[in-house]
Amino acid sequence: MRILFVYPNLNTQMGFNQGLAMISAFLKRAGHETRLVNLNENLPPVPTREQILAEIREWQPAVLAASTLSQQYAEARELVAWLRTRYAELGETPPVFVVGGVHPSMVPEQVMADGVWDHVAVGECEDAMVDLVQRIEAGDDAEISSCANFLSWKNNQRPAHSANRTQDAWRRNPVRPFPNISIMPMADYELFDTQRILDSKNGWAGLITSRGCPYRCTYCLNHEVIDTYRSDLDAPVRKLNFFRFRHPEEVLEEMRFLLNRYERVNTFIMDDDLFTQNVEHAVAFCDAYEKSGIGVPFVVNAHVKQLDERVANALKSAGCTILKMGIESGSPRVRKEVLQRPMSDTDIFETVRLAEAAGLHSSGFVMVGLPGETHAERWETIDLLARLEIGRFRSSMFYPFPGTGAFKLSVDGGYIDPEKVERLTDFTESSCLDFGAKENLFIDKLAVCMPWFVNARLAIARGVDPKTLPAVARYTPLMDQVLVMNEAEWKAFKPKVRAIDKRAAAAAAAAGEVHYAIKYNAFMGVRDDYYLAEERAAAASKIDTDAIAKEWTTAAAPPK
Ligand code: B12
Ligand code: SF4
Repeated sequence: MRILFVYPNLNTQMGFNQGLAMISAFLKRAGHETRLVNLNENLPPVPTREQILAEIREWQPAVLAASTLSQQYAEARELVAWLRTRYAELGETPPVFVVGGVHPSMVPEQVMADGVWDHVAVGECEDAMVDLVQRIEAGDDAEISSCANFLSWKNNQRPAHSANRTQDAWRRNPVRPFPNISIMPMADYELFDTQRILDSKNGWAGLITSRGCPYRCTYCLNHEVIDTYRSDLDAPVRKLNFFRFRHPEEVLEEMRFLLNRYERVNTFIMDDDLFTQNVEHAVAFCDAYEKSGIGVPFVVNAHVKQLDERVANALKSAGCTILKMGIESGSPRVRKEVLQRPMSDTDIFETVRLAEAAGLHSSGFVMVGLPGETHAERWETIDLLARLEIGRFRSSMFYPFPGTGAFKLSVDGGYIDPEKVERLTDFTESSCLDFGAKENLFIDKLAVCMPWFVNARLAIARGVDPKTLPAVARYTPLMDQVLVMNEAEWKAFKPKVRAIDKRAAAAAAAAGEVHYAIKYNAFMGVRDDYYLAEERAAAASKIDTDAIAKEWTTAAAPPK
């Protein structure tokens, strides 16, 4: 059978979708054909709805399958609603519409109630999608509507009238056990325009060596995922085999494939939730990678409560450059009570020190605008970053994803701005929570100027003489200027922040001052020693990134 995937990834960070690539690999292995419509403005030309319809009518897939995170869901729903209308006008039968991914897994009933989908997927669906497609091919309605991992209309009959598309009309089939990732085929990179995606991400290639995570942070999908599996399979967490690992040799094979098949791969980014959690897995992978001689630098995710010295050293000698970790808030209360991430300041300091001592560049994520966070607790985040001497930090606006505990906290606390929550597609740029005009303005300033605040607080937070840290004198006036701005003044000033930062950072670098500069994207503060070394390395390697960009804009391929 033919399956056309749709990835509605508009107006957001570009990403290779591992989930779709894995499902595609499974479907192909079972003898099916797959194609993808990848909607992203960085991959022009973006096909119009009419062009998508034309492609479906020409290629005749039996199934159209969309994959969506929360911010991508509305686009997928609107596309499918539109396709249904057009098919009705044409008097033709549309393909079967299926949706899966993080958002449907988190709020499947809500997605099913939208009434446009035939099947809504929950959880990890490599086996499930092959099973569903085989049932569709066999054509038995009762079998189709009872496929594990899907919400499906009873007896495969989607009610003709929207008023009847209620919970009584569908079945919620339980999930099946998590797939065994140690015996999986390689992700189907050919489904995507992988070379173009790699080039637009400066040669960074994402890979996964493990799935799952033992923690239950309120803002993340994992607690809801594990609760669903626990309740559907009626089994304790330890028997669910949620935290799984790939054999290092299989990961190496995938890396070699990427390096042979594509050009300009210069960094592997391990997208595992927590690469460092299982010491044996992490060390085994690092040893195998070092021996393999592949030698491409890589970056990993860690948890501040779990970085063993052995792992830190193995990472360094294998070629890991950046170790990323969630810090999230400078307030221990917020971390514990709001985020369910009970880690002490000592945990954070020790892990950053350990990483840096091993020669790894440490990178921390923080969120601003958390529900229940006080003004003073926001300053605690600034001060923790100023004390930490971390290599870089990325600050994001907190966004409450539907289906998470943090979403509930935000609703219960009366913080959600209902108008904004629907409209937002880029979660780093603005918040959909309302803390009152004064605090909203402060949070917005913080999200954009965090490195200035941190630089200005370097001495106070560390309890040292400001003269020992001259960047304080350079950045304090900038911070003070921002702090007194009213909304209109800030709105006018905000677009100039990057340019001002560039000048301030150049002067600070010339004077040899320890400071953080806004680098790589608008929300990243990077310590001077690291970004200066990287700039020197880039200049030495003479990579002509402009030429690559030009190649893609002039030779824009049509959608597959
Ligand atoms: C790697 C990663 C990234 C990478 C690549 C993203 C990508 N598009 O692939 C990068 C760094 C680019 C990234 C960026 C962002 N990410 Co991210 N990311 C992840 C991470 C750590 C792993 C994703 C992954 O590859 N998983 C492994 C694959 C196999 O699983 P999967 O994709 O979920 O697919 C399975 C199922 O969902 C299902 N499925 C998926 N699609 C379909 C389709 C059908 C038809 C069916 C039947 C089933 C199905 O079956 C698949 C196979 O088992 C997840 C956390 C996580 N554990 O999932 C966060 C996560 C997906 N990211 C998240 C967020 C918020 C973002 C950003 C918005 C952050 C930001 N502020 O910029 C951006 C958005 C970028 C974008 N447009 O995708 C959130 C999404 C929350 C939500 N409710 O939407 C997550 C869940 C983390 C969290 N906070 O909980 N991310
Ligand atoms: S540690 Fe990271 S991946 Fe694990 S639950 Fe928390 S946020 Fe999610």
